[in-house]
Amino acid sequence: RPQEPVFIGKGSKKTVFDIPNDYLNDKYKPLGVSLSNRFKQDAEETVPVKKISIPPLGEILELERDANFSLFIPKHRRIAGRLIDIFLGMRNVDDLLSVAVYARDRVNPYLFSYALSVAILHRQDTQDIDLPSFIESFPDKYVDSKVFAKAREEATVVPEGSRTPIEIPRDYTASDLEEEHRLAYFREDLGINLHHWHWHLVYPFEAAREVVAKNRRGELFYYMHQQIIARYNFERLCNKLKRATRFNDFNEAIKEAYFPKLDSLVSSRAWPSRVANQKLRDLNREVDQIKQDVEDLKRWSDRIYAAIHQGSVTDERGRSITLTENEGIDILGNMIESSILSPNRTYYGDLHNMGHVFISYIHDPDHRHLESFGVMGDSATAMRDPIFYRWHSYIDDIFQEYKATLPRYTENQLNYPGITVSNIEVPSQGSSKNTFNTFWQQSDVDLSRGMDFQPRGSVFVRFTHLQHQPFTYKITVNNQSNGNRKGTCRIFLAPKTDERGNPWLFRDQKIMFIELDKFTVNLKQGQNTITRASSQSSVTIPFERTFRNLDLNRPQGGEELAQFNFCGCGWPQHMLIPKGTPEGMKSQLFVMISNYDDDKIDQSTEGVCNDAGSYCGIKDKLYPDRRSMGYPFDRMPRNGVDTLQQFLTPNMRVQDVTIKFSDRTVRPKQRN
Ligand code: CUO
Repeated sequence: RPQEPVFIGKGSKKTVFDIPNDYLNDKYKPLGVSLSNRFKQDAEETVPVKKISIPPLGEILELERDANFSLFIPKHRRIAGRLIDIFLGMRNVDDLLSVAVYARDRVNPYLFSYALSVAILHRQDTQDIDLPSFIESFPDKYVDSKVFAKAREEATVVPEGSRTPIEIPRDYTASDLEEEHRLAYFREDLGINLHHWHWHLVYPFEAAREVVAKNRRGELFYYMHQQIIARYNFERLCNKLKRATRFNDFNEAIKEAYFPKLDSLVSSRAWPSRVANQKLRDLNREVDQIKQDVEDLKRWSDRIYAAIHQGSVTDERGRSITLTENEGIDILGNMIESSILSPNRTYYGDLHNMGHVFISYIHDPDHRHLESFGVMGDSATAMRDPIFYRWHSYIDDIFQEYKATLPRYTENQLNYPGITVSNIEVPSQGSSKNTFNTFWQQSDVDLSRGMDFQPRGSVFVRFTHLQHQPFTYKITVNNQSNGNRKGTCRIFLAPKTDERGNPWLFRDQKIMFIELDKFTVNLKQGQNTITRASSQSSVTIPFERTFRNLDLNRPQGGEELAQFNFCGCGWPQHMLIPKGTPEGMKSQLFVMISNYDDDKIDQSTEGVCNDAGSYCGIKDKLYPDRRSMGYPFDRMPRNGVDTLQQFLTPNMRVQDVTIKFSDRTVRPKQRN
């Protein structure tokens, strides 16, 4: 915390940095040695900090220590980029530690934490450093502000070991009068928000080029967010709501309101709310160096659409770049987001990022009330707000417009000659087969690291989230070719009907499919039975990794620890299957075995965290699938295909399944 610059506390262990006197902030300098002695008295570990010549921090210090920090605000991105560069530029870990300790007490804490996290993630010599879970560092971005007063009281009065978890109610941001509130369990899920924060930490859009230019990052921006929208729409249908509507008229009054009920512990201010029917207004906020008209959004999007229909974009120097079948989507992803890899930020602008900014400042566009941004301004909190999904539906629609211009997959490009998927089954315990069972589960998370109370020690918060019974896919595949074959098994799930109960047209259903898993299979001649557990999904990370501190016996070194940081990215396992309905939500499970020769990427993924590649890629590697992301659902169907059944080739199969929700709550396992 800013109030106690020299402690990093983990549980009851106290570590003190022994810093050179020059590093002290001016106001503490007169206290010098006496200050440092006072802290050292209590320390169980002292870490010496080397004195080095500190590079000038300049503009980085212009962001007040108690201000909020947003990557979407151009000025904030710029100074974050500078700080990341300083951290990356340090010659060794000792120098990095030294400059980090120096900056810690001067730089805005959100900015500091973000920049240091990105640097640790990308430096070769810091791969074995364990970043604290973001929810431990900044719990105020994830949980009801009421929790903190209770936690402080609990920590003051009750000794560690006898403390009982503080329960966060499932419904605290709105009532059932608001129909959007039916989706609160999804929008406010801690794991989903942590995934989104981690994704943007791994794929920053502004930093040194070698940090940003990851393999297919523009395409992954499109695909990961497309999947979020597909998943959200699936959940909406489960809750008897129609799909999210695009926010494509920038002069429209936004009917969705949102009251986050979060307080910032850094600024001691509440996150701003948005009442119903607000409209975007031109921004003129000197404090953020933003002057931008709503009209600009329109202008940029017109140019982007024109480029899509023309099949090429124009770079800064006026040269034309063709949007090719393989790379077009990656260019557009970077351009629409936009990242520094955009071919022409001057002309195509900064559409998606500035949309976040316009929405997040809707309550105070000219800073007359001295208010900061709403939850849409921060990737750690944006997914809480219903407008996030309307904005991203709009963004996704632009990508879909582009995808519709691409050649359709022919039967040959979809089929895998000789390979037939002949059966799909999801055996279920205690209920009829081909049923996914969902329910509520409670879990505990330790928030003490992000709090500044004394005495220290763990303070657990108990929250309720969706969960499903673990399950296994049993897939029968016939290989009638003349030898052993290798394939990629691709598993997707979509609602069986639209919101009116009508069967889908393929062109609409294809963007409703959520990816559940993707893995390589070896097929011997004849019949093969593939079994695969839900916990192995290439989309998700296990619960323990989403909330690292829950695993109290986690290893203190070695391979696994080295991978923790990157591996914080991944859809939370507990949200793999949508909620379903009490009567059973009719859905379609799709399985395809594609030809591995057209899928494979020649690389070793040994030893790296490689279990959530679908939405997050693999650290320092190529994206592990050569096909277009979303294949085979990423394009319009070939002529004559109107339904999913007509789309199928023998190497694909669809099984009707049901998602059954039961309104019971499973209590947490006893901690030891
Ligand atoms: Cu992830 Cu808009 O990109 O939030």
